[in-house]
Amino acid sequence: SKLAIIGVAIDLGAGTPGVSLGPAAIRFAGVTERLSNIGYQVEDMGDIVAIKPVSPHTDGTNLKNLDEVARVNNLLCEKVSTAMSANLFPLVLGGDHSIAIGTIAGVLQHKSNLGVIWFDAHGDINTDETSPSGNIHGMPVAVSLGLGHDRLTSIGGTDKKLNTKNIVFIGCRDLDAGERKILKELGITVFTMHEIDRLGMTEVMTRAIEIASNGTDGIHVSFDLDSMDPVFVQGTGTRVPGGLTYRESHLALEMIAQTEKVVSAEFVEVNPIIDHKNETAKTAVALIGSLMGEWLI
Ligand code: DIR
Ligand code: MN
Ligand code: MN
Ligand code: MN
Repeated sequence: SKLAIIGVAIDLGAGTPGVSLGPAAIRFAGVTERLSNIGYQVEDMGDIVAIKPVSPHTDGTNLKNLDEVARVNNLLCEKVSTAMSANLFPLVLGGDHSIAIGTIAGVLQHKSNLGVIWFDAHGDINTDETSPSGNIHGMPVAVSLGLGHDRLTSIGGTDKKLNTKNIVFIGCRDLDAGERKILKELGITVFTMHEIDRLGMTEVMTRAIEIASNGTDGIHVSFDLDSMDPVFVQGTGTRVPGGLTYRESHLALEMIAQTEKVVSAEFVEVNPIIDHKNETAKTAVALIGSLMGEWLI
């Protein structure tokens, strides 16, 4: 089968610079070879490159770099949609997590009832009103639900959004007060580290897959490397202790692969600048192998 690699060299949605080099780091760690070896025909569609503005243009809001984040995500939406029109599986490499806005908007052009499994230490469901940081990488889930600034929610069309009942979070352990409130109000399922400890990853993923599958026409996997424990991922900007182990992460992605319902994926927040010997990008490549069915072969 055919797969498109789409890099997004952007760090303007994050507080720490450096994840703009994530796509280069993941390519250097051998992502194309890894996927070719398991039978994919890989087309590298290159990178969308963000240009750092002289001053973080906020358009009168608290949204840092709003102009450029919006521009990049509009382009990404189109590129993902183009790949899917050509029957290519879009594998998006970040970049900061703000790029999920464009990825999901692009996938929604083709799959209107999309399920999402979101791996993250964080909730990424702030809006311009609740965000304590103004960093847009903390907002993509809200935007994909139609919540937040219209410069962001309009990307891909305000009518093409996710359904709260088909979104599930895995690995959360750092939720802002405003995020807890939104998650509760919307009734979104969150498997925090507590549930993973208590139930085990197998049971958590069985439930998560059911939520993302029920009534949907495909599953999008959004994997923030900071969902993993910092001992495995030094090269990511917002590390939080007590995360997923190396094997828990792989087990989760292997179980998702087994469903054969995955239609798109993104791996984000790889920061080679603060890493040791590109280990976080290497981990990302191994995780991509698991999600794309490497262990099944
Ligand atoms: C925090 C951090 N909740 C924010 N979010 C991060 O800025 O909204 N997400 N780091 O990955
Ligand atoms: Mn995130
Ligand atoms: Mn995160
Ligand atoms: Mn693997």
